[in-house]
Amino acid sequence: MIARGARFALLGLVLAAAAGCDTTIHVDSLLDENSSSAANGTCTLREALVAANSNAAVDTCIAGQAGADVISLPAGTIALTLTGATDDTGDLDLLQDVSLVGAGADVTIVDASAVGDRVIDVAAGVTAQLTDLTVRGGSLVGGVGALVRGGGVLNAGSLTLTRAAVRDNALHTGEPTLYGGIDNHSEGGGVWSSGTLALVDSEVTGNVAQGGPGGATCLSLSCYTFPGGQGRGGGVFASGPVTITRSTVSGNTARGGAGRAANPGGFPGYYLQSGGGTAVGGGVRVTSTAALAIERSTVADNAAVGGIGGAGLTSPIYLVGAAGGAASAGALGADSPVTLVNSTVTGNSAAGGAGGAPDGPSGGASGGALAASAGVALAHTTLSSNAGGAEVAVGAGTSTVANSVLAASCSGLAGASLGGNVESPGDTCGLTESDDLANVSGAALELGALASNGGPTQTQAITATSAAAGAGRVASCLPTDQRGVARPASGCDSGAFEVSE
Ligand SMILES: [Ca+2]
Ligand SMILES: [Ca+2]
Ligand SMILES: [Ca+2]
Repeated sequence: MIARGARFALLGLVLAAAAGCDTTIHVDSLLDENSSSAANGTCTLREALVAANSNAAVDTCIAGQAGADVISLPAGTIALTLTGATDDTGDLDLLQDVSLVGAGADVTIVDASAVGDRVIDVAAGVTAQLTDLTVRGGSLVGGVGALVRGGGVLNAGSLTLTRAAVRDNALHTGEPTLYGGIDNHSEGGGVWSSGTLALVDSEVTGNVAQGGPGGATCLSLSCYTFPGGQGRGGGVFASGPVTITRSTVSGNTARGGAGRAANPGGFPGYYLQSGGGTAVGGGVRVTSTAALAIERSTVADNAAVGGIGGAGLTSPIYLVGAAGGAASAGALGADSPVTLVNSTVTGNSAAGGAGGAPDGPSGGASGGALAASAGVALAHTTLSSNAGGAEVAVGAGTSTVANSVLAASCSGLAGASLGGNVESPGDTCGLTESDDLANVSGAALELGALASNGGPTQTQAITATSAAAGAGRVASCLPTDQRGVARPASGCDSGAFEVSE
């Protein structure tokens, strides 16, 4: 016979084991409230995060643990409403290892548009996952001298997004523009990362990093000018490594702030203007020497746009407007080595800002698709319909180009070819191997529009009669194309899309 005390001890062990099977914190309310001091019988996302961060129960949310917690979110839109700058107001602060798991990116949405803050803030040292959910509506207003970072997500830890979306977040929006600011740059309209960032089966779409307005002001006898703030990384800005796998980065914008003019119509000797801000990396901007690695992904329709220059005068004197800001890297701008494998880069642009009226010079544009200063490695990648300078601009570093379609102009790729490439329509990409094709007309390339052709991301189909069909070098043929369709070992097509035989 087991003594009563021992039986209770056994029961306790069984209960502990059962609890150990499921330490998931289940969110059961779409409201944004924190009733940790006055329980109301619900477990909201904010309460769940307090429970995960503090490892203590909050209302009906079970206590988190010292190890990684899982917070499950129901379908529905959670609109953040608790404003403030603390760990349990405003943006959602992830202070310990945690996974936020929704019911799908199309149905579980966390929206910060009502709090005027970003959505998610991952602290240094934290490993976090955002899975099957959408993060949207985050925004940060700048101010004089304010560099703002991460409209949707700020990550100082190690963050993986899986089947997740970061959509329609923005930086430097709606701020007062009197006099303008100093160094009021914007970094990472969608995601800013100083740690490690991975996108898997995810999308970063429609985010904006807008530089704040420049300054031009005269106080007493002294005048000051500052150019418009820089927009860096419309979709993603990173100073750490970034991997993008089976994902889409599209429709993001990095925009330089407008230049300013002071004393319009006042004493002409005091009239000053500043130039538009520069823009770098409409899609992704990486500043570190850590790698940017992109595989089976599509980077489309992103834009880097320089800011407009400050206005000049036509009366009482004629004064040319200030220069528009320069723009580079419509899709990708990297100081780190860039790897693109089985990927499509299309429809991106870099456009210099308009000069201030009258007759201010426009800003320059370079790297409409890609600007890299530490080399690129392109394999089975298709670049087309990008605009701005040489669409592929490589400043330094060792580069390789294998079995790719470059419907682009290039600089800095001399000697990079590993063969099996197609350039259309010109011959600027250094494709000099015997099995490279250059000066291929657009008509002969027969490259389709970006479309859903199967697989996790959109692609540009070619036809069996395309110049790229069968043009790949056999030794460099990858096992599948961007969609996951097998490539014949006996010979493959150039670019990201393999025509089925
Ligand atoms: Ca509650
Ligand atoms: Ca915890
Ligand atoms: Ca917060």
